[in-house]
Amino acid sequence: MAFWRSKKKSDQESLEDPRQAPANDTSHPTDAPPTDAGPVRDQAAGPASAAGSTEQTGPRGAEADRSAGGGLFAKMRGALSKTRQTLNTDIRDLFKAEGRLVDDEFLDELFARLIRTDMGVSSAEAIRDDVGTRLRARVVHMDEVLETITQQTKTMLTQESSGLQFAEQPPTVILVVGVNGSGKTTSIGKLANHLHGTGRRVVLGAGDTFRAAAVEQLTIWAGRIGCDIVTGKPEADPASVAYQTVEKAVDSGADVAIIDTAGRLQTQTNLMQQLEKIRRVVGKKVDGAPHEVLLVLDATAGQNAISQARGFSEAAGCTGIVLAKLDGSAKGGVILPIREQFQLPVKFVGLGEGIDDLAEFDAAAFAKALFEV
Ligand SMILES: Nc1nc2c(ncn2[C@@H]2O[C@H](COP(=O)(O)OP(=O)(O)O)[C@@H](O)[C@H]2O)c(=O)[nH]1
Ligand SMILES: [Mg+2]
Repeated sequence: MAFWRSKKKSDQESLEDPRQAPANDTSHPTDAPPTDAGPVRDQAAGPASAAGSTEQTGPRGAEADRSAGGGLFAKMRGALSKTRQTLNTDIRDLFKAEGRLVDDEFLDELFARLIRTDMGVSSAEAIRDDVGTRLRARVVHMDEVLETITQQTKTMLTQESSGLQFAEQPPTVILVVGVNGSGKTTSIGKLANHLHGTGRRVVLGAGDTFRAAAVEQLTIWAGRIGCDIVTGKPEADPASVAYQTVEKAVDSGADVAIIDTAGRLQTQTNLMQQLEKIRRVVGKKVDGAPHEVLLVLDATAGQNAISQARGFSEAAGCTGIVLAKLDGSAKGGVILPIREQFQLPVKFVGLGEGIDDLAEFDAAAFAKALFEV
């Protein structure tokens, strides 16, 4: 699976060979004193990895990854199993042992089954029409239809780039936004781990100052990874935490700063303005920052994720999407309307709650994992 495969462009890099999760996650001072003593506390949580090389080995296909053991592809298939099973069972019902004639009736039935995955009307129409164009008036078996659907889905999901945009001069500043519970903090932990595993020094910023638990959660991730974290006192201005995170990254020569934010609804104007303020202050400290604004969407939210994407991409200047919780969702098809309706690349998918359960998005692999029997 080519989740972490490299990109040729110098300003884009992907991540590969994710580091194993450290066995000991108690080495970090997660039991450090409460954070209300000062404006911002820095925690140096162990040495950053100096060993990892970011040298790329060239793109690899899903086939190569699968033949190489396919760890991430298997995980991806596993994550999409609910969606795939629903879909395949539904589609299998359309066929008799001797195959089925592709006519209007068949195409209508196929359409009805496709939209159950939350892929939306226009994506289901596009797939149905493609099957019609290629297979109409023939008697076909399920495999052939699935193959056609997989190809069409891959085409629809293909995007220019899915790699992170790194700043020319470090630090790269990544802001992570989304509604409450979508998976922001967890995705940050996983992303930081991958970046750390490629030899980058990462500083986390606990910008969700509304909930002490959110700060604690991110602090635990920092401890597991062994990276720095900047935390503010409870209810501190998130923009000041963001600023100080970036400042810490600059002062310590870190490569990447990842800033967590409180969950908010796309309709909460003042909270959306707060994001704007965060963007502004980090931009004052580092040219071009934030270099990425990642919108985390919960795949189990299905079509609801789409209205979130709309609101956030307009108000928060998002540059990419992390589609979290794919593993718990029977609505993995939602990725199609997300891709179709927004000019936002899906950069990562969340495949579970573990430290390694994040994969760079890959259209071909996703389409295969979605439909392959
Ligand atoms: N199964 C699964 N659970 C996830 C994933 N990402 C996040 N979660 C869980 O979703 C819940 C909310 O995640 P959290 O990161 O706290 O969301 P936040 O409020 O957006 O920061 C937690 O219980 C996470 O463990 C994922 O990819 N798969
Ligand atoms: Mg959070």
